[in-house]
Amino acid sequence: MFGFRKKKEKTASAEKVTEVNKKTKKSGALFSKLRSGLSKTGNALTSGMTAVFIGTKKIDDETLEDLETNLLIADVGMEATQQIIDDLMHRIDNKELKDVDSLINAMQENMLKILQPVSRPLVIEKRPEPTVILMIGINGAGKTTTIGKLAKRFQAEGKSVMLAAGDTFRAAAVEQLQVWGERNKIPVIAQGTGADTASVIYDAMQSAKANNVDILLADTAGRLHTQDNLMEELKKVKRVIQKLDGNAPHEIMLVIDASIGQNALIQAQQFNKMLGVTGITVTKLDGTAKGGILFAIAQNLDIAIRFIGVGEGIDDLQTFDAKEFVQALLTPPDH
Ligand SMILES: Nc1nc2c(ncn2[C@@H]2O[C@H](COP(=O)(O)OP(=O)(O)O)[C@@H](O)[C@H]2O)c(=O)[nH]1
Ligand SMILES: [Mg+2]
Repeated sequence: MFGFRKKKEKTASAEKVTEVNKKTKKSGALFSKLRSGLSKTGNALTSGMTAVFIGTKKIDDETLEDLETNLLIADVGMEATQQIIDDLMHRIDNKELKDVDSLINAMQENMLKILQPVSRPLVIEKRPEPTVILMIGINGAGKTTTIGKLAKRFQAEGKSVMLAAGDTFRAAAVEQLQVWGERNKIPVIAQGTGADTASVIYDAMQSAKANNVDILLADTAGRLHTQDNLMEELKKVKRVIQKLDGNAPHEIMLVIDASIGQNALIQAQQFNKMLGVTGITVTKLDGTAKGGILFAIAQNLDIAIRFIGVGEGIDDLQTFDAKEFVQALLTPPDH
């Protein structure tokens, strides 16, 4: 089935994909980090896109069916996939898609159209009171890791930062944050394990205000006895924060693990319904073939995607940029 001739054609198509991307792609370490991080998702999409041309002269229904499958495998989701495929079908009818280049360009346009509206970076305004960022999400999503990455980033921007050790549920969590804070000279407000999260964050807000801190990052627990329990706890946290500052929290940042695929969308919908999420960080985009989840989120929820996590290291957090993301997705690895 995969004879020599076909293999050759596949390589030629892969080169075309790269060529198109070279024209527009940003160079530099950040881009290559993002691209290599996304290589598994990218693989699913780009190799799928290249594969659909094997033995095909013209772009037809079969091409689109294969493409559709690849989008679904990457967890782009039904609705976003349908939107992309419908547009491509329309373009085929209009005889606009004549070759690989035009298909890839059309794909890029479609993907951007979906992601652009949620590509809204977090802006920290100058305020008389500390900016409060409340981090929420299920256990293991990457909240504490992301807090560390954000703290370093804000510090590098010349802002003063404080952390609230609001995950009082796990014994090691508080200590972990304290040790990290000490090492990085970032103050951490904590009470003992089992303390009330809302009370820890209340304390931290007062301390942040007294010390003229610019940004308070508040950690929370991700696992309680039941999902209802977790939501009630977080609602209480939000109420208590608002008692001290009616404008806070200035950001309710949901942290989502990309590798859980479509479940991430359900989680985002639940958290949003209960708490009103204002920003999303999608973690673990390195090492997953399910980076398409961003499209599903964009298509179903009008919530800004602020950052993406592409590794466990302190610098492995990037401001989400729709254009850069799509380019990284459609650039095959090893190029
Ligand atoms: N590969 C990868 N691992 C991550 C990323 N973000 C977090 N992690 C890892 O995910 C695990 C859980 O993270 P943690 O911050 O403790 O999650 P939390 O329970 O939400 O606070 C840790 O092992 C982190 O190193 C990411 O962007 N990429
Ligand atoms: Mg944690």
